[in-house]
Amino acid sequence: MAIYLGFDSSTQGLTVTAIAVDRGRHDLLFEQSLNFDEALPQYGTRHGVLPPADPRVVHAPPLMWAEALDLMMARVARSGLRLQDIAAISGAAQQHGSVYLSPGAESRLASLEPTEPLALQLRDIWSRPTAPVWLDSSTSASCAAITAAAGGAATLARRTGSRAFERFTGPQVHAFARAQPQAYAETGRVHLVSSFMASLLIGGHAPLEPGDASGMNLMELGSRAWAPDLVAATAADLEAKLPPIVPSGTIVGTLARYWRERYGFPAVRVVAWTGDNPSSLIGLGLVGKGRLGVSLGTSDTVFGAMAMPRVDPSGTAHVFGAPTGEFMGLTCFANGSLARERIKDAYALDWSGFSNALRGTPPGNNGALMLPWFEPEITPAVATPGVQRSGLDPDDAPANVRAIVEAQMMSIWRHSRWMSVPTSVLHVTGGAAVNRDILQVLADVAGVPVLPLESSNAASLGAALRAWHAVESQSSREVSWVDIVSPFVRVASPGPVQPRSELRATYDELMRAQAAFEAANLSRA
Ligand code: XUL
Repeated sequence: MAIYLGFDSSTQGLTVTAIAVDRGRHDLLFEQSLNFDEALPQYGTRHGVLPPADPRVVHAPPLMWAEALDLMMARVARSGLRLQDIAAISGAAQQHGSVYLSPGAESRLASLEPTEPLALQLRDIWSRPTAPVWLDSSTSASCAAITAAAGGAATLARRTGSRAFERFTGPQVHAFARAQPQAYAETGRVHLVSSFMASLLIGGHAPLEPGDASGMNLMELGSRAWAPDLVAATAADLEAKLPPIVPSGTIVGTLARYWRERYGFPAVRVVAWTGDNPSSLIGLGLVGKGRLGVSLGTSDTVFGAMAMPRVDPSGTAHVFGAPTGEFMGLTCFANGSLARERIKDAYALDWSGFSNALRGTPPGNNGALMLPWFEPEITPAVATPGVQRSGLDPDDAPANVRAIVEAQMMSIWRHSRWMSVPTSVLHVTGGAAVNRDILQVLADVAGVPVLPLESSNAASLGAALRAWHAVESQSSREVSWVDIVSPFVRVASPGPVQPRSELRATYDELMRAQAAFEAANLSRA
């Protein structure tokens, strides 16, 4: 029997999934999550980030992510799992966030003492103690500078897969290097969250892979290598501070002595970590054509596999490298689960009350609309937040619940059309994917069946599957991704949520109205 572990270091918590593969048997052994705010209150985070004084500046303490990994590895060690059977570990992490380490960090990582907790030993490895994360939208001036240096937004998008976005790592590094030149000069390595977490496991600097590196505005999508002119335009000496980029299935090292001696793990192979969305592409089984994935988490995302990079002509979306070696299209919405929660809390509901409100209101909401921009929005780009309503009474709780869910599901569907993926089915993951009333709205809006999958954490499952694929690929035979994902990507009972064809005209009309309402508000902003 071989066990594969997959982690997901997301905005609000850390999850691990363990799968077992044994001569034709495929088992999901366990999934465990910890929530940063609850498990590690000493870091003072709210929803996994430091409460921002300015809504555009959103950071998190990377030491917290390291301590969470330590806690989770301890839990795995105590779980009863046969540690000797673990064949490989990989992981996924929230994308774009950057971790700044001092030059001395490498020797510290290489000499971690098994007798001391990890966090105590990492106290002084930072050149910047907090990490800007994907919710940060404070780097517009840096985006403009990088766009100009690249010769325009369209050129930058064609080369890197995206125009400049505030949360992307290049603009973040550009802003940091200018605001704090001394701290930037004292930075030995800039990691993404994914390569930072892998570094902790192997006890040395881990490389990046193309899935997560394509969220930086620094990697040439075609060659999957750093673009020297863009790197130079971002910050001085950045080339020397960036990790190398390796193919996604690369084994980047073995589990460091710290983990072996402290918890009894064997010398397990560690496979390059990727971003949560590329990992979810695998965890949702989206390795073929005709299917899109929707992740309903802190961010809502919609994504699909692409054989060739097709860049979004409107400039709102992204092309990333996919772990399969091909590409993926992705559109990201910042106002996801936290916006749903804001409405739930504003009307003093629990999640079952939220569902009842959905069931008790008519599809189409009598034409009422909401633009749920509680925080700065990524798609469409909204710098100054503010919730807008049309034909919607703010005191009508059920109508507001329906309005936010319809707003989000229609926006997801409308802003996925640029990918030109003929879509016959949607695979869903993330916390809200367990709510069939929300999924019913998505199915009705899109007009295709929605498949909730057994594992609600596609990112950590995808990481375990990537670990398995990497180990199998070391043997001489060709390993197909379909054979890797098929045994584990199973539809949850009671099965798919079917669209209701009688609602087609209602939602076509409402989507037109939403597009017009959105455009009117954007031109006013
Ligand atoms: C994707 C994005 C988010 C984060 C969330 O571009 O910014 O989906 O990856 O973890």
